[in-house]
Amino acid sequence: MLNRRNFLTAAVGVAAAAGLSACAKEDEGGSSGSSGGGSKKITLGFSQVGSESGWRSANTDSIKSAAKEAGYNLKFSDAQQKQENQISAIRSYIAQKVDVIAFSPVVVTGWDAVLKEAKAAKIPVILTDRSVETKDESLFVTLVGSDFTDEGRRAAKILEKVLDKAGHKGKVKIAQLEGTTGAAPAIERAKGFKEIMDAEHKDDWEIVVTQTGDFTRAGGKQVMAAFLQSNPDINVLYAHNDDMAIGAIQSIEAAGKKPGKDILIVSVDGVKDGFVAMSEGKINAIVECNPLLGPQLMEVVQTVKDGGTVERWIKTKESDFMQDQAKDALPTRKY
Ligand code: GZL
Repeated sequence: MLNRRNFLTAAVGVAAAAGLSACAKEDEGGSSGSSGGGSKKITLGFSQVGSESGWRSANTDSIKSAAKEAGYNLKFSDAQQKQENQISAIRSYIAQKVDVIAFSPVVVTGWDAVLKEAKAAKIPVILTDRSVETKDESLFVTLVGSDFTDEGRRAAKILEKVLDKAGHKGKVKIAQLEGTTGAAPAIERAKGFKEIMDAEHKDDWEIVVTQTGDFTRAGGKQVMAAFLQSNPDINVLYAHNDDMAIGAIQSIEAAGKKPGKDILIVSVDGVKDGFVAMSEGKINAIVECNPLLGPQLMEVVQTVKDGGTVERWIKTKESDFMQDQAKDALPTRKY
């Protein structure tokens, strides 16, 4: 009996062979719809996680504009945060014989089979943003993206500054809004934060409640409301992205509390709306996670197509911002 996932995959496998594509929303981000193989233009097939956050939208814009700038033929699909849609899209790109496949894996596991199909088709795969768990290192060429574990460590270190600046006294009772369950940034931002907490704040910090908000504003708002019901003594929120923090702010205010004062907030990403919230005193610090990966990705695509070698991990550069830096930084923000 085919279950839904197998059925969809099988259906799309057949559809892809006919040059059709189902499930995910696909659009031609490049300048022409020609397939790979014979055309002189490099054809890049890109499977995007979804459009769940401001970060993701900026990431999509960067990839599309960089592909256009590079003169590549971009086949782009939005998986709406569903792994089966990404797998279908990758199979579709294999069937279309694109030159290179790139994608941001929504979760870390479950990729070996489809990546082995790409390898068998001799199509190089580049990871952007998020990584995968695999024992077979040959299944992808490189990862262009941030060190999420370090972002978690940086979030804990900047929380120390925030607490100090706020003159906080007493126990630090932390609510954690986690990213998408099983996603590399969610796993690693939690891990890095806990590393510092266990090493340097065993006695005074405690994560009293933690749950995924799926990287969305709606998720952050809904889960934070539940947190405040179950743990009214929360005095810090660590949100794995700005969109969840912005959603949480709505629930904090609805509960009659002041975000940035009654509940200190540290977030990750650094999207414009996060900086606006910081300039309004509602977020206390942001750990930047740079979404503008397009230019680096296109350079890697060219190098790979030219038969060159690239580092196994091309890390993005990023900074951290305290609330008092927000106003000056806002006009310079590129996403
Ligand atoms: C991080 C990226 C995360 C962002 C979220 O590189 O994968 O996904 O932090 C986005 O805003 O949804």
